[in-house]
Parts: sequence; structure tokens; C-alpha cells
Amino acid sequence: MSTLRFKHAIVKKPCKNILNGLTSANLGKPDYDLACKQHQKYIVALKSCGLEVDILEANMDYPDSTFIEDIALLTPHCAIITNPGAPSRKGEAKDVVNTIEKYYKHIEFIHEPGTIEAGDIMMVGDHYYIGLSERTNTEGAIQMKEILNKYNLGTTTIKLKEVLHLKTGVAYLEHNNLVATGEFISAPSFKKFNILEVEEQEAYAANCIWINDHAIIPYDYPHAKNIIENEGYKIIEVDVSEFRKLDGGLSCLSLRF
Ligand code: CIR
Repeated sequence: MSTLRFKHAIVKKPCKNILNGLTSANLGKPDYDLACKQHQKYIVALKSCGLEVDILEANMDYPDSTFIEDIALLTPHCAIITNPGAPSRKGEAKDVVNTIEKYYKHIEFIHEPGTIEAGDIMMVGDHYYIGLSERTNTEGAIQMKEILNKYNLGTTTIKLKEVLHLKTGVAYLEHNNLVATGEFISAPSFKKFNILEVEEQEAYAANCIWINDHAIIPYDYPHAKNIIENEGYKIIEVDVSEFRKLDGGLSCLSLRF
């Protein structure tokens, strides 16, 4: 058993405008009704891991706002509101800050010219890996490091080559186990971890989430499922096909703390 326990999650319902979300996936437009059904099942999965879930209403002004993970980093000591690198996503946080204030006394902000999306940040105990990507710039990473250091939290930055966000290709499942695919399998920064290697055809399943000794993984990735199950995790599969069409995965759909 890990000593870490999450108690809460915050999610935001998909809006009809999700059809106009940012994407490079080439998988067609998402089906809005199906996306809503999948989102509801995702919430059920979070609850079944013991989380209380705040469910925020949809906002048509922000097509990608259901990918709420990107707009804040919630640590055990402080919350940091990010500044997304994607222009259409700046401003998404204003719907979420009130909810974060219910749980956090210390709330910090990333400012221009720094940009950062928290899909680029992976927590490993009191250390945070920050991916430098098209969305997260060096200035954003420096601001994040300075804030985290104030709370005695460490950082390592990693330059991304292929993927949108760091956690598109890696997931920390506690117990020193790191699910990884592509450019991260042999990344020097991750050498100390037990790498659970996800093959290219199932790369999407590298975006999975650990919650209180469960692993929530996307539906229908049998090879990845097998590897993770063999490490002793309780597996929950959730179909997020409609979010995949917008380059989004399981982690992107919630803030967990
Ligand atoms: C975007 O491009 O911003 C969204 N369509 C997908 C965001 C996915 N978020 C994540 O990986 N943390």
C-alpha cells in the first residue's frame, strides 16, 4: 500500500463546443452525447476509488475546458494556477478557482511570459517532473520551480520531443512504477524507476492514473492492461474514445488531490 491517499477530485463537464477543441489526432470530431456519457462513467470510476468529486458545469466559451488537469497543479501544500500555452485555453481557470479555494489556503499563479499546462507536470512524492513542450515554456517552468521550492518541493525539467504533454507518455503509479512509452522509455531522468513499457500501438494507454492503489486505464488496451495488472494494481477500465479525438486522456479529465 502506498502512503499517499487522494480524497478529492474536480472535474468539468464537456461543453457542446468540444467539437471545436484543439487536436492533432486525426480521428474525427468527438460525439458530444457519447463524450457526456463517457464523462459520467469516468466520475463513477473516480468515486469507486474513494474520491469525493466536485463536478463543475460546462462552459461553451472554452472548447477544451473539460481537460481541467491543465489549469492547476494541486499539491498537498499549495495550489498553483497555471497559464496555458494555448491561447484558446487562457482564462479557463476562472471557473475553477472558487472550488480550489474551498480546499486550499495557499494559492499561487503562473504569470506571462511564463506558460505552463499541468498535463506537463508529474508528481512523484515531493518531487515534480516538468515537461518543456509547445505549451510549457522555460519561463513557466522556472516560475513553477520557484513556487514549489518555497514549499520544499523539488523539480526536474525534461524537454519533450514528440508528445503534447509529459503525461501523454508517462504515468507514475506509486511504488516506484512508471508507465512509459516512446521517448520516455529510456529517458535518463527516469532511470531510477521500474519502467512498465507500453508498446507503440498502445501508446495512448500510457496516460493512465493511480488513485489509492487502483489504476484507471483506458478501455481496450489489452497489452498495457496486462502489464499493469501483473504489478498488482486493481484495474478500472474507462472508455474515453471521444476525448482521445482531442488528444486528451484519462489524467486530463480531473484534478486529483
Ligand atoms: C488541448 O490540446 O489542449 C486539448 N485538446 C487536450 C488537452 C489534453 N490535456 C492533457 O494532456 N493534460
